[in-house]
Amino acid sequence: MEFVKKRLSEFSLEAHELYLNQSMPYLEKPPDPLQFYRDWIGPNKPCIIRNAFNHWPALSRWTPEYLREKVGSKVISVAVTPNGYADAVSGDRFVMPEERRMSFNEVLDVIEGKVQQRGVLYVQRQCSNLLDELPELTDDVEPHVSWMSAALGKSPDAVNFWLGEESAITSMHKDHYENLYCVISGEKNFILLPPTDRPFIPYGLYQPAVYRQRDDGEFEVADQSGSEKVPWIPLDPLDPDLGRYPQYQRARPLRCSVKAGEMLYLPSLWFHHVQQSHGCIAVNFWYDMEYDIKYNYYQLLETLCEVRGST
Ligand SMILES: O=C(O)CCC(=O)C(=O)O
Repeated sequence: MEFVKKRLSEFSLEAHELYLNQSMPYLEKPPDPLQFYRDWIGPNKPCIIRNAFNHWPALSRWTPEYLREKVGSKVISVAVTPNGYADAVSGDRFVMPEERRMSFNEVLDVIEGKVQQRGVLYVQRQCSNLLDELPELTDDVEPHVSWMSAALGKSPDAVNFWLGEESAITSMHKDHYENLYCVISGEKNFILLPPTDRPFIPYGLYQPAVYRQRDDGEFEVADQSGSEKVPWIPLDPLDPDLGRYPQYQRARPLRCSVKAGEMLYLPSLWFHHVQQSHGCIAVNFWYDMEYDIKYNYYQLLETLCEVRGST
């Protein structure tokens, strides 16, 4: 087992030394599909692409006034939490947000400070909510990113719309999607860790629960009894508890800010933690690559980390 542990640490070090970038690389124009596959998707390295969606009307159109006019009366799903953390570890629970049905106008009232309320709002339903809940806005963007669809030989599996308050935070996690994340207005701040840093990232198993706001405005946490425990990362990269998780000192987070008009390529299985400026709007494309060879390769790494006990 000592050998596995040592090899896993060396593996991470080698990845950083041999092919990972120490700061976020920028491409100044949309790439050729084959070249993008060779340089970024295959090696599983993130980058920020500029001038990739300058032609989307959303960039100039999506003001609060336009959104009110176009979709103001639509009722959408909004994640509501007491502290901004949806889908995150709190104590010995994995706590999910209250999924509240609200009109888009009600969300904008809070974002624009016209209405004060307890709790933090985040439009973040990740089930192609742009296409399913807000089809009126789809003409302002494109249904896919042509060079990415050509590179992967498929269309996106989800196109998501994100709009949230400044204190809405996405806790550290990973997905098996190739992710193209486009910021329309405001900015998003990502903390990224490569899959090869997995040996330094703690996981625990947590009882799932959901926030619920009572009539007096207080939030309570309701257990989802009967549900299986959820594996999640208890560490907050903004304030890592190194006493408890000393291995994390060896991880090498890559921080980047994605500004309006920029697109982040977030490769599958990279760990990510996300913050945003108040009222930031983004659209992202998820291409599911669960059956890709890359995925199998990292699953092996995952299994090795589980075998040796990663926390
Ligand atoms: O924007 C966010 O808050 C989270 C984005 C994310 O986790 C994702 O696209 O996978």
